Amino acid sequence: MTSMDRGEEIPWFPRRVSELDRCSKCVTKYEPTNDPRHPGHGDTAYIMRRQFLNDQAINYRHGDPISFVEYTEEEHATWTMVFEKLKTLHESHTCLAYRQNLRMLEEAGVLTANRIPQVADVNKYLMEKTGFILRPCSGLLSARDFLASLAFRVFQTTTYLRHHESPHHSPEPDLIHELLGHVPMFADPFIAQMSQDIGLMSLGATNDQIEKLATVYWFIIEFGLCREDGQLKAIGAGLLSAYGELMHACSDVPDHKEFDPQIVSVQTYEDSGYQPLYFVAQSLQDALVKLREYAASMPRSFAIIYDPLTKSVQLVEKD
Ligand code: H4B
Repeated sequence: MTSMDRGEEIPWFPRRVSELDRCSKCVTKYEPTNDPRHPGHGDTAYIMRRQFLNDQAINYRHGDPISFVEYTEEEHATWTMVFEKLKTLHESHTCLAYRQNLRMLEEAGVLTANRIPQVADVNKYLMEKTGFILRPCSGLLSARDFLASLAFRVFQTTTYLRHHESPHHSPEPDLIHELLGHVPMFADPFIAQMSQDIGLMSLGATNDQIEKLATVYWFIIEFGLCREDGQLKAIGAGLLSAYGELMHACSDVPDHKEFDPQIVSVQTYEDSGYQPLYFVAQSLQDALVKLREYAASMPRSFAIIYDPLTKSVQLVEKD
C-alpha cells in the first residue's frame, strides 16, 4: 500500500540537485520596497541595486557558471567595516571551528577584509572542504524551499548587501551574513552534516514538521552557541555576522538552555530583535548526535536515501 492509498499525500520535493531550480520561492518580509523598518526603505538607488542583483539571481539555473558581480566601492566599504568590527570579537566570542576555518579562508585569499569575495571562488574552496556549494537566490526563501536545498548540500545565497547606513544589522539575509556567518561554518564537517540532515528531514515533510525543522535550524545553525573551556561561544551564523547580538548572546543577559532538538523544535523565536533565549550545545559533535536522535524519532511513512555521487535522493515507502 502506498501513502497515496492511505490518503496522505507527500508534498512534492526535489529528487535531484538540478530540481532545486524549482525551489526558489521567496516570501515577503522586511523588504526595503514596502517595510519602513528596513534601513533601505525610501532609498531608490539601493532598492534598484538590490533588484538588479536579485533579477540576476532569479535567472540562475543549476550548472550555470556563477556570474561575476562587480561590487561598488560603497559596497566594498560596507563589507570592510563589518568584517573589521567583527574581527575584534572573534577570539573571545566565536567557536574554535569558526576561528580555524576563517583563518584558512583568509590564508587562501578567499575571504579578505578589503574586497567582497566572488561566490564562484567561495564555491571552489567549499567544494574541496565539505562539498557544500552556494547558489544565488533572490531574497528570503520559503522554509520548505530553503531547507530542501540543504539536503543536497546547496546553500541558497543572497547576493545583495545590507544598507550602508546600517552596516552592523540587517533585518533580512544579505551577502555579508552568508559569507561571514555561514561560509566558514559550512567548511566544518559537522555543521555541513547537520545542515544536510535537517534538509533531508524536510523532504516530503508535513507543514507542521517543516515549521519544527525551521525552528531547529534557527536555534542551532543561525543562533546556536556551544561551550568551550566553560565559556559561551557562537556557532550560529546569525550571531557570527552581527556584532551587537554576538555580544548579547554570549553575555549573561539572555537565558541559556541546553540544546535538545525535541524542546527546541517547539520554542517560539524572535526575528525582529535580539533573542531572549539561546540554546547551548556541548560541542558541534554533540549537536549532530542529538539531531540524529531527533531525526530517528520523527514520525514518517517513508525513508529518504541520499546518494552523494549523483546528488539525488530516493524515497523508500515503509509498509
Ligand atoms: N532564505 C534565505 N535566502 N536565506 C536564509 O538564511 C533563509 C531563507 N533562512 N529562508 C531560512 C528561511 C530559515 O530561517 C528557516 C529555514 O526558515
